[in-house]
Amino acid sequence: MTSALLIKDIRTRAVLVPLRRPVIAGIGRFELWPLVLVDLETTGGIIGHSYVAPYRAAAIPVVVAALRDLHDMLKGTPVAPFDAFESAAKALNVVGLAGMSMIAASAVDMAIWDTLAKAANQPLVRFLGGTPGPVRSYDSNGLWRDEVSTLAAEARELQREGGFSAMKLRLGNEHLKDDVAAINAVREGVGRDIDLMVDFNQALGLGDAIRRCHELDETGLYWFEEPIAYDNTRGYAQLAAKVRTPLQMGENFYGPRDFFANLNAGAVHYAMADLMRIGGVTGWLRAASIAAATGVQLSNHLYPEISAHLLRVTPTAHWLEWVDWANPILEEPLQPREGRVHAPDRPGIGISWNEKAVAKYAVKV
Ligand code: SMN
Ligand code: MG
Repeated sequence: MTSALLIKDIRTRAVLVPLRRPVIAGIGRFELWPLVLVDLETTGGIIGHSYVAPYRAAAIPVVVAALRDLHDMLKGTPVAPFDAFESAAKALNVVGLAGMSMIAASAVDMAIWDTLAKAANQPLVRFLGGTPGPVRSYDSNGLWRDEVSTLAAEARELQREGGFSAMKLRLGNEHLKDDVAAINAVREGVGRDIDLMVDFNQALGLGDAIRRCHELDETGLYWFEEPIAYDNTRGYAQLAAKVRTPLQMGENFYGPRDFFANLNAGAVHYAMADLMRIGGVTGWLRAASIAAATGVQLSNHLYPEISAHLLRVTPTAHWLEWVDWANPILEEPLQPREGRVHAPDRPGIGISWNEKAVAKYAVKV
């Protein structure tokens, strides 16, 4: 019998990195992007890396506290993601598994998978049974809900930067005419041939969403993302039955069970999962099975570095959401080419920290 790797230490740090283009959406305005970095050390010396981005800088100490709890819980236990996930779920449901507990469990899970793939000397995608290769991607780095006058030039910039022919625009303005003006501005910049996704970030009530989506149904958009509150499953099912443009949502689901409830209710046409909320790699693999069983195409939400591996082993893989927000602290950031992102052919997830940059952007935890 081989001796099992054990978890020796789970170290946590945090940084606040600048965003090239501030995030401005229905859910808030963010100039700086908080990242909580995890270094999970195993017996034998392999160190697994992961990061989660809890949006609000003020949330950093809460995530760090939840990670310290997991450190105390998992220290000395085998490097076994399913077991660790179950232990965390059992222990943390008493304080609420959705929310901070799941964010911390997801971060640990991703770092564990990174160590296992490194121990096997394989990129995560190979370790999971797939092959490294290109993943069709859309650019999500800009087109925020801000000045309409800058959208055309910004869309051209995005297209130039990574050769993208698909991008996401944030909508949900108070008046329909402003949403229409934003769509027109992007098309003025990059033409009508691009695939244009739009994201309302839950800005509308159900009635207004029915009206707004009907009016925008004629404009040839690729998907309508999160028009209404993410947990209004019945509302989504009603909306899904009424619109012609496919509905997309899922970034706010905590764990695969939420995901199942929504897909089982026929509430979406396309789904997405966020690795920080769905339960890391373990949660993603379960969500991918649910998406495959229900025949729904699955995209990632953020975390492109690890999603590039996971979408290659996802039966109904759809689009990779490309954001470069962790680039300031990564040693070898991904380089999209011709609108495609490649999972790196290095052991593990393939991320390591640029320690100088981490020191520069560090915040005390
Ligand atoms: C989003 C992500 C991160 C910050 C703000 C908005 C958005 C998306 O919902 O889907 O990219
Ligand atoms: Mg979204």
